[in-house]
Order: sequence, then C-alpha cells, then structure tokens
Amino acid sequence: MPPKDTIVAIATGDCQGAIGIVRVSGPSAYWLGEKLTGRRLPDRRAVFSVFRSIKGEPLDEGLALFFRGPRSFTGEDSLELQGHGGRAAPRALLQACLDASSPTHPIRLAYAGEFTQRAFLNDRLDLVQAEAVADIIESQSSRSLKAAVRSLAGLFSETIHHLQAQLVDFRVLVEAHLDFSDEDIDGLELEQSLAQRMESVFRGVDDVLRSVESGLRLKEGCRVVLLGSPNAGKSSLMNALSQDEVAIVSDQPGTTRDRLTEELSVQGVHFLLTDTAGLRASAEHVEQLGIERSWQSLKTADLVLFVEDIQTLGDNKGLFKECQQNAAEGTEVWRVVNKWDLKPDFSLNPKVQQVPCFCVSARTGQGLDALTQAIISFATKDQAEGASLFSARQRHLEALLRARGQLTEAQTYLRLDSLELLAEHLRLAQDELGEILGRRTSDDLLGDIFSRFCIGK
Ligand SMILES: Nc1nc2c(ncn2[C@@H]2O[C@H](COP(=O)(O)OP(=O)(O)OP(=O)(O)O)[C@@H](O)[C@H]2O)c(=O)[nH]1
Ligand SMILES: [Mg+2]
Repeated sequence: MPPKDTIVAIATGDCQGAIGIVRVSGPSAYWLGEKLTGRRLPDRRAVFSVFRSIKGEPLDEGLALFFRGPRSFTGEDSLELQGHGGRAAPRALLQACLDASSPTHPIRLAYAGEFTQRAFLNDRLDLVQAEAVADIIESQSSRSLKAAVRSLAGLFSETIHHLQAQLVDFRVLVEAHLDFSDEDIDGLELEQSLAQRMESVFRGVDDVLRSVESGLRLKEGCRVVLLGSPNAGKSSLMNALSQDEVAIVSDQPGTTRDRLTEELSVQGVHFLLTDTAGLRASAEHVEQLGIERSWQSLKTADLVLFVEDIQTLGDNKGLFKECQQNAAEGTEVWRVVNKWDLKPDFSLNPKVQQVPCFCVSARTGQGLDALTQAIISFATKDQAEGASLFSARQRHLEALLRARGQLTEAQTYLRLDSLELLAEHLRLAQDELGEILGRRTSDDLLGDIFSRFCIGK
C-alpha cells in the first residue's frame, strides 16, 4: 500500500497578521519538520529554528512544534511551523513543504476542512464537534461563539448519546418481553411501563428539538423585517437601528424599491434586519415587484415590525391584519408607531393592544432603546444564559424530526400492541440520532460538510 498523504496548509488565512502558521498532518510530518529545521523535534515542545528550503536557503525563522499522534488534533503526527505573518513568508514555507514531497513522503496541499475531517475519521471528534469547529470560526456574536464552544466540548453530543441510551433501554425492555412473551408477565404493568418510557423519550426528543431550533436561529441570526405603508419611516428606522446610513430616506412615498438586509450584532445577539418597499397598490411595475418581495419577506421572518406613521394611524388597520394573516406560523408581528416627535403627547394604552406595541421616533431616537431591548429579549427568549444552547445545523434539525417521526410510528404500534414493529421503529429512531453524530453517514454527506470549511482547518 502506498504511504498515506501528508497534508499541509497555511492555517492563519491570507491576511496581514504578525504570525503565520503552516500546519502539517500525516506520517511524514516529523520527517518534514526535521528536514526544514535541521533539528530534532521533541513531542509537544516548541523549538526555535531557522526554516530552510529543500535547497538549504533560509526562508524564515520561528517556532516548530511537533505533536506525535494520536495526541494531536487530527490524531496523526502533526507539525506547526510558526513563522512571520503576511503573505510571502507563510507562502514560501508552504511551498518548501510541497517541494519536499517524494514517492516515499507524499506531501500535498490540504483540501478545505481536511484536518478536521481526519480528526473525525480518527475518532478524535464526532461529526457534531467537527461542525462546531467550523462554527467557532464563523461565529458572528458572542452567544453563537459560546454555543459552538459548548458543542465542541461535547455537550450536544452527550445529549444525543443520552437520548440514544434511553432508546436502548426501551428496546431492551420490549425485546425481553418478546423473548419471554409466553411467560406470566403482568400485561397491564408492562403496558404502563412501556407507555411511560414512550412519553419520556418523546419529551427528551422535543427538548432537544427546541434547543436545536433556537440554536439555528442564533447561528443564522434572528430575522427581523420592517413592513408598512410607504413613508411610515421603515428605512429611517433601519438606519437608526443599524446606526448607519444603509437605506435611502426621502419624503417621496415609494422610495425603497427592493429589500435591503443588514447583519447586526447587538449586545452579543446576531440579527438580520430587512427594510422593504412600502406596501400599497401601485400601478408602477418595478415598485410592484418590490412590494411582492416585501410580502415574501413576511414568510421567512422571525419577527415583523409593522411600522406606522403616527399621523395616519387609523389608515393602517386593514394592512396590519393582512400582515398578521400572511405571516408564517410562529412569526410575531409587532406594531411600531413612528414619528413620535411630531405628536409628543401621544401614548399607547398597553391594555388595549393585542400585540406588543412601541412608540418611537427614528429621527430623535426616542423610544428606540425600549424597542431594541424588546427585540433582543424576543431573539433570546429560549436561550436563557447557560441554558442548553448548542450550535445547531439544519441537518441536526432534520435528523431529529425524522427520529420523532419514527417515534410516532412506534407509538402507533405500542397502541396496537404490536411489539415487534414497536421495537423496529425504536431502532430506526436510534439510527436517525446516530446520524447526527456521524455514525452511518454517507461519504457524500461528509464531503459536503467538510468542503464548507476553510483550507487549513
Ligand atoms: N418627523 C419625523 N419624520 C420622520 C421620522 N422617520 C422618518 N421620517 C421622515 O418620513 C419620510 C419617509 O421616511 P422613510 O424612512 O423614507 O420611509 P419609508 O417607510 O422607508 O418609505 P418607503 O421607502 O417609501 O416605503 C422621510 O421624509 C423621513 O425623513 C421620524 O421619526 N420623525
Ligand atoms: Mg424606505
């Protein structure tokens, strides 16, 4: 069998940092380290050295750090060469590594995510943890970072293992009954015991589903959409909330023609704030296209802020109702009365409001703090500090929903007293959970997951 490839990449990205790290993993890592530094490299101890090309030219100097497998990130022999940053120095070092490649020491550039993929294949990480590595790098807010770190530490994996263990216990009980069905077992007692377990497994899966849903919202950002009549001040609010002049504001109704989305991080919470074209029956073709997009935004929003001009409050009742009716299930629609500065004495009676309602002035900033705080509370309502928050992916959600589907089937067979089929669906539910951790995962899916990483990770 030919020797396994040793992979190499710049781990610090293509940027102007002070330090640049070239990372190496595979059976030739030690050989390569010795070749470039001319020194013996003890395990896990930094050695200062001049890095030289294969021809012996000095390229840079810095620290060489060798990790003997399996005690390394990838589980293989690994090497880090920490030299100067910028573009040229790390690239020269990378090239020197590639130049050293030979049939006995094949060395090549790593694919995206290949270091983490090797860690996964060598059982250093499960799939959830491998994904968490990418999520840490991509984190946009302190909360999503915290969630990703919790996943990397194995907290999400533990939760899934725990659910699987519950399913195993359940299956053991069912199988035992199948094996000894002729013997005298109290039928009623068994039925109750099985029903209790069923309920507890459902509860467990539903708890994790909720965490995953809020984790997804955290990762992708809470989608807040500004909707309302033309000239209500949606674009002005967009600018005020994002503290930037991102949208054009004018006193001409129909100024905004297209959706505009800004990513914001407020108090550690990640948002996607969207400004839309004002809703009205417009004959003009381009504006009409924009208005269609406004209605589409309603379908994918987590929270809709229905913006109204304080001077024309009565005119918007029908439109507000229409927004509520067209919003997706679970989407909240709040009222935001804008231009408070024009009627400073106006106040809302919270008792008669059926939805949360805020008075603000995009111009003076009045009322914006209260609105911002309410949005943050909404976005984090099921993410209480320290709660079971994980960095989740759509893939996890789908597997959990499939597992839940199998449990629903199992429940049907429990009611029909068809224990073989009950056991079978419990097994299938367990398999679906296993997929989250990367058991039974197809090569295609693995390729897809790791290819989204950056090179050097
Ligand atoms: N006095 C006052 N005027 C405001 C306030 N907010 C917005 N305006 C004015 O209202 C007009 C419309 O503002 P926009 O932000 O463009 O309104 P819009 O809802 O985005 O309008 P379209 O894009 O046409 O749908 C502009 O002249 C703004 O200066 C406010 O809080 N107070
Ligand atoms: Mg606008």
